[in-house]
Amino acid sequence: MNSRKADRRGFLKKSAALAGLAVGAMPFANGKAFASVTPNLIDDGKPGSKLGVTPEEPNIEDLAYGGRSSYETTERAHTVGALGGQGLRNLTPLQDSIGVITPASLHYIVQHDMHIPNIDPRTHTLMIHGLVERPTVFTLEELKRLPAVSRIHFLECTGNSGVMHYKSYLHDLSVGRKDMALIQAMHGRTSTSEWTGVPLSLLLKEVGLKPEATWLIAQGADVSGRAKSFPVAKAMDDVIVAYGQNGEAIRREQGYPLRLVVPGFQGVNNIKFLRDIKLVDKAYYLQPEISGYTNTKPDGMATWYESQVGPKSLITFPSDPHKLSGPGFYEISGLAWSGRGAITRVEVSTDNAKTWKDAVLQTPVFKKAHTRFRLGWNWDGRETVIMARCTNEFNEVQPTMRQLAQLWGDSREPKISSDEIMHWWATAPVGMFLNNPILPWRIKTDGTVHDALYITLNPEGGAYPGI
Ligand SMILES: Nc1nc2c(c(=O)[nH]1)N[C@H]1C(S)=C(S)[C@@H](COP(=O)(O)O)O[C@H]1N2
Ligand SMILES: [Mo]
Repeated sequence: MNSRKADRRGFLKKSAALAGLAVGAMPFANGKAFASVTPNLIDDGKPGSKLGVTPEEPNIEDLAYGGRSSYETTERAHTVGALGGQGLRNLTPLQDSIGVITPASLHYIVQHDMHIPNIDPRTHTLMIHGLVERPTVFTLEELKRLPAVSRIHFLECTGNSGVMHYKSYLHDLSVGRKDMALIQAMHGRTSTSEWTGVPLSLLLKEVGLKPEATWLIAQGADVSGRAKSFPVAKAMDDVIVAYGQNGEAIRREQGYPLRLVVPGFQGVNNIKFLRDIKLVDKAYYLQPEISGYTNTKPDGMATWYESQVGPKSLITFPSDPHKLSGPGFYEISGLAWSGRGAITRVEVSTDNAKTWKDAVLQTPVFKKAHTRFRLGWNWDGRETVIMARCTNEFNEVQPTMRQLAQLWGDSREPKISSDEIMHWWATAPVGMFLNNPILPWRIKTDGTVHDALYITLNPEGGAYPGI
């Protein structure tokens, strides 16, 4: 605390004492009650207590960088060292999501080591080199002088909704957390922000690409030195070298002071703490693109460089932590997104895929961004299965789990035998990454909501989802 603040605090304490009581609306010299801005401050003397009209009110210093109401408690859930490598994983509470922007404080985190660096923006630089005419080192200040863009885009980790998370969730493996909402544990590796920065295409024009420069490798300045390659064609299209997130500097855990935003591509491409871009003439077969982030097909072959996120949607209300209080009106609401173009349609079924109704999309709809959909629903109180399916502007439709499994070359039927996970997808050596199946929720007569896809063993019985 600086001395000016200390003085002010002392002064306010004294004047409150002089007044003899803490009055909420003390008239000031100009006769205006100013209570909302300058409350009478009291100190209840308890250790750690803050100054405010009552101990529950915010300290006036807290208002310098605002916080939320103490009644709001939703938070990222953390799971450490999830499969696929050591590191930090913090998951977005989708069950509480409102609108399309994820507050930076709730943006998911996938960090491949246990350290979030605290980089000094005055010394951080971005080097662009390799197959270029003029290798260049940019300071942050130089980057910020260049023409900027702001765009709303989602990030999604390639492993989001992957069956490995379900296994750890169900069995509380060392990496699992049974106390989380399933929607958060399974699907919370996606968030949407407004990202601000310089188009990478502008920087690449600045340094001059050699004709052989067809791919690039981006690398971060964190301990893991995370690197990823992708085609220059994508870089020239819509990639942003971003320093802003939702109207302020990128949060530390999101890659402060500089990260790549590679719209619609798997999360792994969005290199945080960006320090180095090397132009090369081929895909680089780095660890995150060959041994990780790939699906092994039943024939033993793997899928490399499946970069684009397929059309995907998810009902966030109601979802598994919610309980409907009885029959009657509810607004079903959720998020839809696609790595290619904009979402143009979301259909919702409230009768286990027998019939579908078009949901209303929140406008404007941004390309490669979470799109909020809403549909009014009168619940008759009977058990049912609800789900959403989306379509993008290229008429690509979100697949069912069965269609997705077939796409990956798995046509086996579900096994229904033990208390293990029984879905064919779940038991197959596929389905680790790029999961965009239709995700159904079962509503029971008591109003509770349950996953209807991964729990194909349904201990309480109930029909298999009709998709
Ligand atoms: N430097 C660096 N960049 C990184 C990673 C990392 O561990 N280090 N993780 C990647 C992965 S796998 C994902 S899904 C996204 C996550 O971004 P976020 O933590 O901002 O949500 O960042 C990518 N970029
Ligand atoms: Mo990821």
